[in-house]
Amino acid sequence: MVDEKSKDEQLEMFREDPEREFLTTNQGVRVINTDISLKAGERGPTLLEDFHFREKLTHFDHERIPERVVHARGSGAHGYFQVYEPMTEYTSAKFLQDPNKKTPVFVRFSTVVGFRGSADTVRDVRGFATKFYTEDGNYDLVGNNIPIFFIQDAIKFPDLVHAIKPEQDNQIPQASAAHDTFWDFVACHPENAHMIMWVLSDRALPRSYRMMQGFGVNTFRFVNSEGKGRFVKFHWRPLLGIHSLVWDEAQKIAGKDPDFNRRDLWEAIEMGDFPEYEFGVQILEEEDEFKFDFDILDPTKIWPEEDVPIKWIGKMTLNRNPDNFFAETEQVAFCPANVVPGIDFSNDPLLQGRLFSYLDTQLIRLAGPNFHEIPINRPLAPIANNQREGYHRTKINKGKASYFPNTVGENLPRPASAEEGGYAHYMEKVEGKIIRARSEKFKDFYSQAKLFWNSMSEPEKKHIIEAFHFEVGKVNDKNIRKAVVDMFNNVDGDLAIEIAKGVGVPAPEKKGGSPVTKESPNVSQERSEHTVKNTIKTRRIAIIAANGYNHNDVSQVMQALEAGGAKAHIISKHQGMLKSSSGESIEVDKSYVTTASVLYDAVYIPGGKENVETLKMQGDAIHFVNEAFRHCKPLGATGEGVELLKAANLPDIQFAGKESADKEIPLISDKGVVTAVSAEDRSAFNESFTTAIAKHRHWDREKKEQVPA
Ligand code: HDD
Repeated sequence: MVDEKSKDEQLEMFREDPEREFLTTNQGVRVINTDISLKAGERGPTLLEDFHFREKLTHFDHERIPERVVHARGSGAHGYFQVYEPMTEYTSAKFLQDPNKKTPVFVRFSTVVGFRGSADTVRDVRGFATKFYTEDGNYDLVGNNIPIFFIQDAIKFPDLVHAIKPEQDNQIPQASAAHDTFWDFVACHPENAHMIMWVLSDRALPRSYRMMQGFGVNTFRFVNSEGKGRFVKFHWRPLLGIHSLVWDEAQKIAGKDPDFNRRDLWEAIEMGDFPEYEFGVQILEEEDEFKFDFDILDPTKIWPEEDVPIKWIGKMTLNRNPDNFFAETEQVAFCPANVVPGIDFSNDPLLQGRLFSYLDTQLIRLAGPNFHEIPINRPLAPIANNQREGYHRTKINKGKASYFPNTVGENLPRPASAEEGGYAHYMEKVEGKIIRARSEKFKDFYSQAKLFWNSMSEPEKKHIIEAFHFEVGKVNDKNIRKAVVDMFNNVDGDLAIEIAKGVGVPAPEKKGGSPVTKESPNVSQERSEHTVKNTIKTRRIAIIAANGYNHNDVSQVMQALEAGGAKAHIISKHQGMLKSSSGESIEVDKSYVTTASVLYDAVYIPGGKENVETLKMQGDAIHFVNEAFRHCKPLGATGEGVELLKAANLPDIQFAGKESADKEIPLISDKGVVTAVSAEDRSAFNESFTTAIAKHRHWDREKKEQVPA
């Protein structure tokens, strides 16, 4: 019986508590000294017979394995999955039948392009790979946070990756698409157009792995126990909503805290804020395969949710951090070909190639064919077959025979029938000539790129244009820049004109564009019904303070934030204790040099005359406010705290307080800047500030470019 604890219990057999009394060699011999090598005389050469010295260094010399060729940088977490209702009608997969069953999972989130030590907040696709340890064996859903892909056929994958990785001669740039070879590749492959729109959108800058969607991307199949198959696409949506960073912020975080997303995931789980994602499927009857103006096997196309709604069928909760990064997160091996009965493939040509590539890469990355014995990769279902040798084999199979059929080993292990749980491949009827071609509909490169563009909110459109300016603006070759502009003229003429403005090449001579006028609001983060904007759960709020702060203000606001599930940090010039105007004290969590506004979701300034007089003299405090303002984050201030916001010269913002001798502005929330002065208004402040934080960003402020950041 597989349950929530099964994988943990299996891993327990391999865990070792390092607090042993004596240091030993790998042979278990106690070591007498590990600091000084064995020498011929105090000043003589080291002796070869110092086996401890040799073992220690040799192990160290071999401590690296090849990083993943893509998705090298990742973070993992354990958890479980639970289905809402039996999915018997659609699939025989056992983990999708019983709502009381908790199937253990291991998830690895990743960036794609950067090397293992690169920064988390680069503009990139994020990997979202889930291993379900089901009673039928391991099922891997190896997805991304973007529902489509760059290319239509796996044979192009090496070209794509070679183009986007750092350039061949100098290995520049790291973890970035903003360079000539990538945009050359884009301009040579119009099939990229749709994916590029997504990659240049806010989707590529997730605020947190806990706040991004996941997609299986390729078309798969559900097959029920009667052998009826249906096409499916898989989705994850985070219960915290979908939220992103802004580009300037993302770049700064890459320096201030390159581990931003990794730390966020780790800390959330440590604090019991378990990330949760609903699992959804789009299900398509086989007879509807040709109903759409796109080919359902084309991985550069979504199935718009308006046409094929998502059925939300279960929930995943991540509730445990790994014990050891290398053993678990690094050595975990995902493969889209790891399926269980009830889930099958489609002829999507990208998926077909993926089915080969992952196992192949594990063979070199994990050095041989026995990587399924590495604890994190072990299924909970028993393994029995005749594959018994090869590097790093740990299992000791008893008996003489390692072949089938046999008479010396009772003819076991034997193949199972479908009724006994044997995996029966879906009996799809296939016919055709052997040919290097794709169906005609694959050649429509621009309609869904336009659909995506049409669906964006105004701020999202602005961000995409700015992303083009950054990415294409970094391309040295003007011809490539021009080719990109011309390519996107096929998507939307106005977009092409806007791109051209920022990258130093002329706009297309003739304004072009796809005729598509349809929208699909759920592809927009802003407009999507999957975006939650009514909770402040797990958000981080910076409270900037100095000596003389108003203790009542701080404790009231902290209480309200914590009640909503947010976390507040006290930030000041120095670490240590601050004294309030009424004599209480509070500990500073971070100093200006150990943190920055970019690491928070919102900023609050409490009252206190001395407090604000001090803060007004601190460039760091003013910068904190300005930067948060420019990044459209909620700002809150009460009492004299409002004076700091005024000192930061935030343009066109109305603040609470005395506007003139006879006009008093009470509590006000103007573009996410929430202020209150009188004690009466302060009590309503918390709710107003919380609402502003839940909204995440206040884009109407973006036009205030005069504010420095
Ligand atoms: Fe891939 C890793 C997702 C296309 C070949 N891929 C990898 C990982 C994710 C994806 C999340 C990291 C898994 C982990 O955390 O260990 N890949 C995708 C998605 C794709 C996709 C959603 C498009 C639908 N990938 C794709 C193609 C190929 C590969 C077309 C090759 C033909 N991917 C690989 C790989 C990797 C990999 C080279 C590198 C390390 C690994 O597999 O284990 O085999």
